[in-house]
Amino acid sequence: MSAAALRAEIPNDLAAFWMPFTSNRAFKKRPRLIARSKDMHYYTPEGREILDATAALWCCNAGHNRGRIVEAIQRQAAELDFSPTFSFGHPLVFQLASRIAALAPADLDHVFFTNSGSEACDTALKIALAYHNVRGQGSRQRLIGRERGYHGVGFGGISVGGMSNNRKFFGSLLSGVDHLPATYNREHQAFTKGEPEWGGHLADALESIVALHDASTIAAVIVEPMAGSTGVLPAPKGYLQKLRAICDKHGILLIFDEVITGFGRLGFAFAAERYGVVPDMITFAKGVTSGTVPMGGVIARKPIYDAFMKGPEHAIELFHGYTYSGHPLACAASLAALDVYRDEKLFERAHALEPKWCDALMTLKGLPNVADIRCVGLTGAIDLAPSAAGPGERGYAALEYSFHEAGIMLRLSGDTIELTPPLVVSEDQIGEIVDKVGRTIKAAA
Ligand code: PXG
Repeated sequence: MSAAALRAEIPNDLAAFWMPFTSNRAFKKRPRLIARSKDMHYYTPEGREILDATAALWCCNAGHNRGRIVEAIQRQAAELDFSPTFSFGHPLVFQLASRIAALAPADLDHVFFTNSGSEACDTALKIALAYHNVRGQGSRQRLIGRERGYHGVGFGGISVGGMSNNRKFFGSLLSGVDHLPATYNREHQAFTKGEPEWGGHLADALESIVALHDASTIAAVIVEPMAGSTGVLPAPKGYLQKLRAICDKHGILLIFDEVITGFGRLGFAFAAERYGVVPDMITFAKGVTSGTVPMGGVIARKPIYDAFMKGPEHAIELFHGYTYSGHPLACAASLAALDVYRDEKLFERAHALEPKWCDALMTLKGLPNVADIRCVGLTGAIDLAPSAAGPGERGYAALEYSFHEAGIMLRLSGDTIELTPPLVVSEDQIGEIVDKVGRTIKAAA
């Protein structure tokens, strides 16, 4: 291999890159490097094959390096590299907004583009506040999130988020935020496939929050239909319907954060469809481009958009946006990804595979330290009991073994293994995932 190729392939100094959400020192002692990808696999710089059981942080729903998406990005880079969407427009961004609106339920038909899920969440919260403002209800300033929720890492997202490590280092955050209780309870829900029977009543906590603060001070509630980052916690049966009813009763906007659940992960274009609940806004990212180019966004119901379309026509209606909102490369990637999802019926495929996927995961029950297994759509989580060395140590051992020995990419959140394969996963590969995860659990015992 030439020196230049080697330099591109194998970084020889890992010091400069401050890795996000990573134990930097442990990684740099024994790196897990990825150089190439194709379909269901990653390849290390040495060419070792790694089965991707994570869709790369819940992103690459179509699998890796799919020809149609790669070509669309290449073509677009040669045609129009970048043009702004502030005061100008390029054709693809309008096409894409229409395509996404058509996938969303009911009158969720206006799309605001961002570059990430974090920006999408902050954008949705800002739109909620501004919406009440432009309608003369500026006292509605409170935002309600949920314990164990993850809405990215912006100040808005961590304020409504419910993961203590993501909050406690960063000051006082937004004021006027309250939280619903988490929906997970192992005693009542352990080893449930899909939505738990127990827990729908936890939505009633919103009534208590309204009673405390008064509806006239509350702008919006934001929840993930299935909390992904804290270990695959699907909404209990009836929970989201109840939240919708309480929000309607009190004029509060309901935001579904579908950054993970959007684009097929739960067997539908959006989880809102799976649950038959229409939120006022949906946030998305990740699967929108199948992870290939950064993009996120917010889909808003028509009355929200319409509320802003007042006043003189030359005036800007919403003072918000990102330089790269609707970047042409991301739009091209997304249009191609949506074509692949449609033509290969990948959302339907995820739906059809769910029972087999869940049955396969549940065979891991009884292995050492397995405290709970959850699954919904093509997602799964396995809670391992922490080792005597403290929380996260067994999880890290599992991460190391899985990558270096078992040849599989898993997502570890503390001592919880999260599984979210690309939606193109075959039944044989589901078997392979379960086998490799089983070996990993035994090795980390
Ligand atoms: N909302 C939700 C529901 C998410 O899952 C974000 C917002 C933020 O997206 P960006 O694009 O800003 O990262 C996310 C991100 C994990 C994991 O281990 C999950 C995410 C990110 C990193 C790790 O589950 N989700």
